[in-house]
Parts: sequence; structure tokens; C-alpha cells
Amino acid sequence: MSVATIARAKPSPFAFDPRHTALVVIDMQRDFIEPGGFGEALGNDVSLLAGIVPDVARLLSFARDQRWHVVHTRESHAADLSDCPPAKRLRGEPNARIGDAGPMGRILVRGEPGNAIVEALAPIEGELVIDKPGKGAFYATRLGEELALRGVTHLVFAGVTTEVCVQTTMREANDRGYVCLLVEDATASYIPAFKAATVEMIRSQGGIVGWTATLADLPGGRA
Ligand code: C5J
Repeated sequence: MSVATIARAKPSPFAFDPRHTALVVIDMQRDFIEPGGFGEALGNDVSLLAGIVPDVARLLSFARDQRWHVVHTRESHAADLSDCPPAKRLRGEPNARIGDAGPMGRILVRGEPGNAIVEALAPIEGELVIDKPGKGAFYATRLGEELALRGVTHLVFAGVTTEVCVQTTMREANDRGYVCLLVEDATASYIPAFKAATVEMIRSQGGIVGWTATLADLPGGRA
């Protein structure tokens, strides 16, 4: 087993076998990152998320070079919204709700322009793309089965938003026995204090949910 180590990971060095490791890029889709999508409809400043696209691109390129498995997720719903419970759709007072028409097509609906992953991070052949109706990527998807088929044991997380879909998925993964690490500068929140709190809570108490590291901490510091 060839083991790599991120020596400066917190709270302790993170050892992994690249052959059994997947990068999971959460929801880097236009609906959250560009004006006119779900994120902006909720009243958020989407530029905070757009700012990490170059960092996620560097991490993606590193993972591809290292031959990690790569998974992209998209928060998305069927066109008839049969997988969007009213409790989700009717929440809050957004300018536009899931399924409503917006400048990038129907909000958070599969196949609409706004549901696409931003061009700079587009999946390439052989990478897994998971459409998920919930915040966690394991809920109501084939992610668990697909990772098992590939023999994946370690997950490295990036994407948005840190405290919602990234953290939820990381907690789901932790409970399923995956060894998880979050790359701090490749994740963002509309609310920076929530990102900072999430990073701290993940690695607290000896790594209660997993590990964290920065791009510069990755093996060879190449990312
Ligand atoms: C949210 C997400 N924030 N991808 N989704 O609704 O974090």
C-alpha cells in the first residue's frame, strides 16, 4: 500500500493511499456561485463563493495528477419537483423558490443552465457526477455504492457551502466510516464566520468529524 501523508493537517498528520482516495467537490454550480441563482435568491453575496473557483481548480488539477478518484455533486431536483419536499421548497422568503424561472433557467432544477457546474471546474470523462436532492450527498443518491465499487476509503472535500452541504456530507461520510479531510481554502460560505466555525468544529476534540488542511499543505506543496 503506497501511503501519502499531509504532515501539517490538523489536528494531526493525515495518512492516505491515493488509490483509495476521492476528491469530492460539493455543489460548485452556477446556481450558488453566479448572480441570478438560488444563492442570490436567498439574499447572499455570491462573490464570496466565486472567489474560491481558482483554488478549487488547483485542487482538482492536483487530484487528477495524483490519480485520485474525483466526484462532483450538484444540489438539484427533478423537473416535477417530486424529490423536493414542501418543507424545503416553502422555507423562508427567498426572491425566487426552487423550481421558479430565473435568469439561468428554473432554480435548482436538473438540466437547467444554472444547475451546471461552473465551466472552470467542469467534470471530465471518468469522473462521477452525483445529483442530490438534499444537503448531504449520501442521502437519496448512489454515492455510497459508487465509492464502494471503486474501493474508496478516504475522502478529501472541497466546495460550497462549508457549513451546509459540505459539512452535512462530511458528517454523513464520517458516520459511514470514511476518513475525511476538508481543504480549507477550497471551501467557502456566504457567511465567513460560519466557515471558520465549521473548520474549527470538524477538527476539534481530536478530529471529531475529520481533518483539515490547506492547499499548501498537500504532498509536495504543489496544489
Ligand atoms: C445550500 C449548499 N447552502 N450547497 N446548499 O443550500 O450548501
